[in-house]
Amino acid sequence: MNQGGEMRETGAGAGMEGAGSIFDPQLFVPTQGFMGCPNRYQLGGAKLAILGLPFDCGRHPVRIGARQGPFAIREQSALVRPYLPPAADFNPLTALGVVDCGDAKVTPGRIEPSFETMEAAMREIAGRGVRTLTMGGDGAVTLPQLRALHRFHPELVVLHFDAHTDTYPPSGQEHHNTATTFTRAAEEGLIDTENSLHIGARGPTYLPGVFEHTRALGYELISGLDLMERGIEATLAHIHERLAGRPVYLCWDMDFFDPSCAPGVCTPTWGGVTSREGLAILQGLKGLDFVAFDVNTVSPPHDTGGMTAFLAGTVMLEFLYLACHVPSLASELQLTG
Ligand SMILES: [Mn+2]
Repeated sequence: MNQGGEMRETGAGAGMEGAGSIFDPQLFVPTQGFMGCPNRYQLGGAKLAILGLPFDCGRHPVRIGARQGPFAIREQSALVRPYLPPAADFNPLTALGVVDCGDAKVTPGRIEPSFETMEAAMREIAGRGVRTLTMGGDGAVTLPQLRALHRFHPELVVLHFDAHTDTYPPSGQEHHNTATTFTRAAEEGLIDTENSLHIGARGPTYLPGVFEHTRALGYELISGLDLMERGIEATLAHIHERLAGRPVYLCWDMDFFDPSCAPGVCTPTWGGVTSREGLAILQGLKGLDFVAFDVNTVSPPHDTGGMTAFLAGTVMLEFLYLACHVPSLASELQLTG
């Protein structure tokens, strides 16, 4: 499934511009890149690179499958169109020079080595000043990304939309699982927890005191109920007030949506936002200084007709528009059709 090693030597990236290449865009259509964008390893002038992280911890008794997320999202991205009139009637892929770097070479079940590979792959991209947009994988893939980005953005804050805080108390024998990502991030000092927000937590939990544990680490938690009570507009205003001018890591677990919109996730939880509300929230984040985007937890074996992967691809399109409006980037870009 992972063709990364082979493509590095012989694939589109090396071959398209190389001597003897027969690639002619009038004759051939490169496959598999997100929304048809180039699948290559030369970042060139790219402002943003896409990276698949086909990893899950595999600890759940039955709902395993997020490792197949990047494959499904790329497949469904054929349904995603780049122009979004009237507000965003330009192509964000060309504006940002987006490249799809394929997948990090990971082996689900081998947690530590896979974390090291994901961190190193992220470092390769972020170390060149290029913003990242990753596709999980389960929620565990966020931790190695934060480890990589902490080097370049010591004041990094996380804006996390999820039905779960992923900030559970440590469970003893298991060091890493999807529920403790932000517990570990806080312990390792990777992010500015005092200015990081978790939004949308709802539904039943395994343990009591999960919300209190999240807040005790310094995070602000706006639960799913809080979000409903405050309303989307007031919540967005609050987010902008808290995060303006800070380097933001946007983490979007697909289970933030209600399972009626996004059934193909690892831990479906009723009572989430609709697709319309979720996309409106994303559009309302315009203007923040995003340094990285992370969409995770598409689980294709539990999906229905690819709808969750399609919605994740649409979330990624919204991420691209947000990248186009990052204050330090926007002036360099040409945002026209
Ligand atoms: Mn979740």
